[in-house]
Amino acid sequence: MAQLLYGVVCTAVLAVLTSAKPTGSEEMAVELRMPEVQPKLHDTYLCVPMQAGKKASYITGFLPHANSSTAHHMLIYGCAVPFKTDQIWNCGEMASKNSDVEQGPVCTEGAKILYAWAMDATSLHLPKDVAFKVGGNSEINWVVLQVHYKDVHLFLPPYNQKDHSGVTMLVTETPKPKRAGVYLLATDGEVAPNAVTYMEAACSYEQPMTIHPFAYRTHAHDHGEVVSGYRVRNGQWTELGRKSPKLPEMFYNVTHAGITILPGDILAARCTMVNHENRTVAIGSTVKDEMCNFYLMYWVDGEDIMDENYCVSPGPPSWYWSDVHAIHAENVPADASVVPGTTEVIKATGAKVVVENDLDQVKDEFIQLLENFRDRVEAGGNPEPEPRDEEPENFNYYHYP
Ligand code: IYT
Ligand code: CU
Ligand code: CU
Repeated sequence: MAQLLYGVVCTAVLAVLTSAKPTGSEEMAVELRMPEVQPKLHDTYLCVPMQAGKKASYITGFLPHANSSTAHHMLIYGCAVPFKTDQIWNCGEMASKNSDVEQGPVCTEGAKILYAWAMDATSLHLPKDVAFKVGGNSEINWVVLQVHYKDVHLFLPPYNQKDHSGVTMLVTETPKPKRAGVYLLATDGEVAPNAVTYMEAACSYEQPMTIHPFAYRTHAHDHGEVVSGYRVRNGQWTELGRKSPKLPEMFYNVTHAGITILPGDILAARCTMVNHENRTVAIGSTVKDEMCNFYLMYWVDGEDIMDENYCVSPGPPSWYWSDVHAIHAENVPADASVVPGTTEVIKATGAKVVVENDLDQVKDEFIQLLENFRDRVEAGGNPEPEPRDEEPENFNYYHYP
């Protein structure tokens, strides 16, 4: 590890990532922290932006500074365009509206998660020679820190403390030979009342370069029991990662170190949702809604990361893995719906109907669906459930643009 130049720190809201000039190949410690904030409500989400330079820089690691009794999670996002560039804002998925700062999404364009801290997470050092490229021509023009404050009593009288939780990023301007990326598998759809539902997503990978996944992160809301991700090669399923989303939602090492994704492979993810409630729970952006997310952090040799950042399926009740012939759903590992450390298979209840559809029509609908998903999530609102056709549809997996 190159020598760190401590003392070159930027805590101001308007800080520029590379404003601390590196000399030669040295790695800098760049701090992105809350500017002494006093959130007043539990479950406040605050965001602070930092501009990446005109010249590209390379992030090789993240060191968290947060106290788990105050902060529930911290995320570092890369944005093409953040919601605000000159001040903090309220960027809650489960946003409490009555706050003294403006409310909006993290990014208004091009969001990517680069780092996640929760509870007992430690620092993340990317593998040797691997870095996230930001600034320059990277499409990440801003880096945004999000902090979820779960307990704010220290910021209220009589304590009146201020918070500057955040992350130190290890940054260099020396290009790294391997570039990191994050790919998200997610679903739309809904969870039936009083039932166990599998929310499943799958996409084929067709680009020429080899993908080297090294970490994964799961995310769901209250109904998620286990989220699992797989590589399917010639009908053979290999686990990428499997976790209870109730555990700290940080990046964990993939199940098999050194696993690769080659053109022709399929990436697949499943969230096993248990709903004891008497209501249908749809995918959406508030705490009352659900989410089904499997993030895959990977590196590639050279500059070209994956073209796609998302794989979003329509989800239940209209789409399941078994709708994709090439996925060989009969080979799904028996423990795909087993919470690690337990032995019980959480079986899905309910039946599904499969209807054959015209593939082109299905593609158009799929693209539309992805756009709606993005719009809805980026708008940050509590969406109306998507109107559904009378007949569930059979989607084939494929790359969406
Ligand atoms: C509806 C849904 O699943 N939202 C997720 C995934 C998502 C992440 C990003 C959607 C979009 C994004 O730009 I980055 I559009 C979601 O919001 N997940 C939360 C974070 O807010 C990212 C999570 O903790 O994973
Ligand atoms: Cu949180
Ligand atoms: Cu969520």
